[in-house]
Parts: sequence; C-alpha cells; structure tokens
Amino acid sequence: MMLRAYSDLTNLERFLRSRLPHKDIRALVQTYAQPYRELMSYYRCAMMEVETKFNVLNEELSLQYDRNPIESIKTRLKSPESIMEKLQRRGYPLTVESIEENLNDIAGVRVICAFPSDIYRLSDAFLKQDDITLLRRKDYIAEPKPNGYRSLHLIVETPIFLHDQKRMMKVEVQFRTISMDWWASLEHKIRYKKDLPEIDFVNRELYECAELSAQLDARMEMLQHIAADSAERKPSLQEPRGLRATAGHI
Ligand code: 0O2
Repeated sequence: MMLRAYSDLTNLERFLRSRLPHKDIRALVQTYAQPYRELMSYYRCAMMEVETKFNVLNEELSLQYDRNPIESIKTRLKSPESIMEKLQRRGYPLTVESIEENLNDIAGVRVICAFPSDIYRLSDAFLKQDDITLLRRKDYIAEPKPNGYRSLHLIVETPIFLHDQKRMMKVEVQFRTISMDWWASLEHKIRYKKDLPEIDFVNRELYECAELSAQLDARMEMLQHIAADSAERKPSLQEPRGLRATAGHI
C-alpha cells in the first residue's frame, strides 16, 4: 500500500483553513504537521501488519476448509476532519498526543467473512498471536445494537518495527459477514450520523432488514454445514471406486 503522507497534510491544512485565522494556521501547522504526518504513517504501517496477518490466515484456512473464509479486507485511516470532530465532541485536547492517547479507531481494518462462524474462528486465531494484545471487544453479533447493527469489534495493540524503534499501535478491527456489511453500508448511507429527525417507519424498516439479514446468514451457514458434511461422506474424486475396494489386496 502506498504511503499518502502528503495528502494527509493537505487535508489537514484544508480543514484548519476553513476553521481558523491564517496566522494561527501557520503556527499550528509548524507545530503539528510533521508529528501528525509521522503518526498517520505509523497507523498505516499498523494497518498493513494487521491486513497481512489476515491474508496469511485466509491462505492457511482456505487449505483446511477448501474455501476462503475471508471475502475481502478493507482498510481505512480516519480522516483529519473526523479525528478533529471526535476529539472535539468528546472534549479531548486537539493535539497529536491526544489523538494517540484518546482515539482507538484511527486505523481501521474491516474483515468481511463468508459465514458468521468464520468471524469467530478468525478472530480467535488472530487474538492467539503473541504480538496482538486485546484492549477491548464488543460483540454486536451476540448483542446487536438497538437499531439492528451487527458486527464484531476488536481494539487491539500491535507492534510496528521502525528502523530505530519498536512502536505499539492501536488498530480497530471490525468483522462482518457479507450481509452484515451490506446492511451497515446501506444504513450508513440512509441514516447513520445524519442529523435526521427520528422517523419511526424508517427505523422499524431498517431494524426489520437487519433481522432478515441475520436470518439469511443463519440459513446460509446451515446450508454450508450440510454441503460440507455431505462432501466429507462422499468418496474422494481422486480415488476411483475400484481402487478403494481392492486396495487391501495389492
Ligand atoms: P466511521 O465513519 O465508520 O469511522 P469508540 O470505539 O469508543 O471510539 P464507539 O462509537 O463507541 O467509539 O465505537 P463502536 O460502537 O465500536 O462503533 C465504531 C464504529 O462501528 C463506527 O465508526 C462505525 O464504523 C461502526 N458502527 C457502529 N454503530 C454503527 C451503526 O449503528 N451503523 C453503522 N452503519 N455503523 C456503525 P465511526 O467512527 O462512528 O464511523
């Protein structure tokens, strides 16, 4: 993945310009731009580390289960606008140190799985790795949010190895099935974070869709188990019947 340090700086400057007088901006950029750029680059490195771990698990587990448990992996670095907005909203200082200290989701990795059981299998395997420390776990699959949102969220700490130091970085990992991701993406477009008046009909319909998508996940998982069981009982295609029957007599 390409490092995008310069575009981060440009975005940050653009955000500050819209909010502050010119002389304050110059002072702020001089004080914070370089440390901010460095911090964002460390977060990008941490995302790469975590993404690689999931690619490795996907490769290994795909041999074991004869299918890929991971459909896709998305990574995102929180935008300067969202960082500032979150710090402000929660009453934290607007400093580079405060970003690292107070926000857990600057680096985000979203792992989209085929089936709900893949989520728990993958997250267990990931958390067993000795360079991953679990800081927080929120299981919105076992206990969906009141609006119907489902996903497994982990905040972990992982080391990145720089030329002269080892640095611990926080990464938020979200695990979803395809249908959980489909619902969350559309709900995000329709409602999430929008300053809309509460519309009961929309809320109820979105909740209903979340329930339906959970039922579809459960049905698809059941079909997958049935298919996998019957494939296990079937004689291997590489082993012709005649050979199996006479193997003991050769
Ligand atoms: P974005 O734009 O996706 O980055 P904290 O982890 O303490 O900082 P919070 O909000 O308690 O804050 O964390 P939580 O509940 O683990 O949710 C964090 C992220 O989950 C959100 O990030 C969303 O990506 C996703 N999420 C949580 N609830 C919902 C929901 O109801 N609908 C949808 N579509 N997504 C949700 P951000 O930073 O809010 O947004």
